[in-house]
Amino acid sequence: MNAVLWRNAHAISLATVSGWGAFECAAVVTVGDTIRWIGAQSDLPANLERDLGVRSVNEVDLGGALLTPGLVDCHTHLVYGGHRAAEFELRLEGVSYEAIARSGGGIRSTVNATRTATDEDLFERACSRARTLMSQGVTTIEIKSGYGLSEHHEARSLRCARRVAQALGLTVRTTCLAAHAIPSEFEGRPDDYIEAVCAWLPKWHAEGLVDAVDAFCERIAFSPDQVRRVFECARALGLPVKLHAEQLSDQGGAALAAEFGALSCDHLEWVSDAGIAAMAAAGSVAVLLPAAFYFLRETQLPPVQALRRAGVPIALATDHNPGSAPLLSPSLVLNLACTLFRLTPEEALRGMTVHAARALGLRDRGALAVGMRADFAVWDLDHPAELAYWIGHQACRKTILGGVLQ
Ligand code: DI6
Ligand code: FE
Repeated sequence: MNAVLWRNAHAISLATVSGWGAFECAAVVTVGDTIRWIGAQSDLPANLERDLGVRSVNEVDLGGALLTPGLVDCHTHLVYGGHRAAEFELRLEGVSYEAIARSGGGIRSTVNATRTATDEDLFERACSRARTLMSQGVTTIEIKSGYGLSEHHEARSLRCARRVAQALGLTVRTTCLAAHAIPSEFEGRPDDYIEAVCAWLPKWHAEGLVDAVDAFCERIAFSPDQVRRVFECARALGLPVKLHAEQLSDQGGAALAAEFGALSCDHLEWVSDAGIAAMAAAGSVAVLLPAAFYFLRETQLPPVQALRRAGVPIALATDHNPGSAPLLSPSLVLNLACTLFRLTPEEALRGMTVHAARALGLRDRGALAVGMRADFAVWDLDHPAELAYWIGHQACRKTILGGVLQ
């Protein structure tokens, strides 16, 4: 197998419980797609070939650059057609996100644009968005469906997400978000739509399209009882769940998701203490989405201090979508999490690495340690806090995916 010695790095391992876990002058040895050794360069074993049982070791000098785990964007809606700039203008005139949704715009307008897009168009757009994220250090992404809302169109979106992974070589985890909004065919019949989703889900799962199941629990979307129905179907199929919970109001969604052992509850601006306690007991990750908070000009801050006190791991993601978070900048998300939500830069980086991986049920990435997957980002930066500090500065020099320099 191919071994690579990545030397002369300023490695930020995040492998310690707190702190950056930094190695000033570090070396990392990868064999295939796995980290086999990491530490101070001066501690490198004299005979790597013999110690690792490999025939030869290629060396790559990183020139003192900052080396971090590859970023994990654990909540995105990358597959969709069209845009919502007109809705943005309306909102700037004072019309609320909820009012637009109730009048048939919002998510539904993107559903129309997604349904009428060709397969190639959807794929090209999703690929281009994923490439933009990768160029900024992202090596794993989650992609949700949720703009198809029919048996055919949801499956098409999930297939498109799988195709992005094949085309670009990064890891993609797919999440079925068919319970995102009520499509016009089911107008006034949300329970019938939920039953339809429950009938489609086993078929999508049988085709290998679904890694997790999500829903939007909100006044403008689905009630806790309707979400429960979807989660019961997911559980029967052995699929993990996550939830868009408490974004615009407290629906008790976080507690409901925790009851199903949710991987994560996402947004959480309005989460109650009971919701936080349930998440802590279930081990669910809190995925905070500061870009959506910013873009919707929300004022209700997620209860970061209460989440910390309860020991709930905090992850961050772009939430890239055309309605509430049309951004493709992981570093801006780190910055917004610090400036708006008062996370420390270290918490923010953990939020887009180790905790984000956990929000996807992935335990093999998000930190630099022996046995972890060799997904790295290399940055032209001196200090890791700079990752959350600069705005619009393209600091990512390259990424390494599964031990292969991109
Ligand atoms: N919450 C969000 O932020 C996205 N979906 C959701 O449930 C926004 C979806 C959209 O407005 O298109
Ligand atoms: Fe979302």
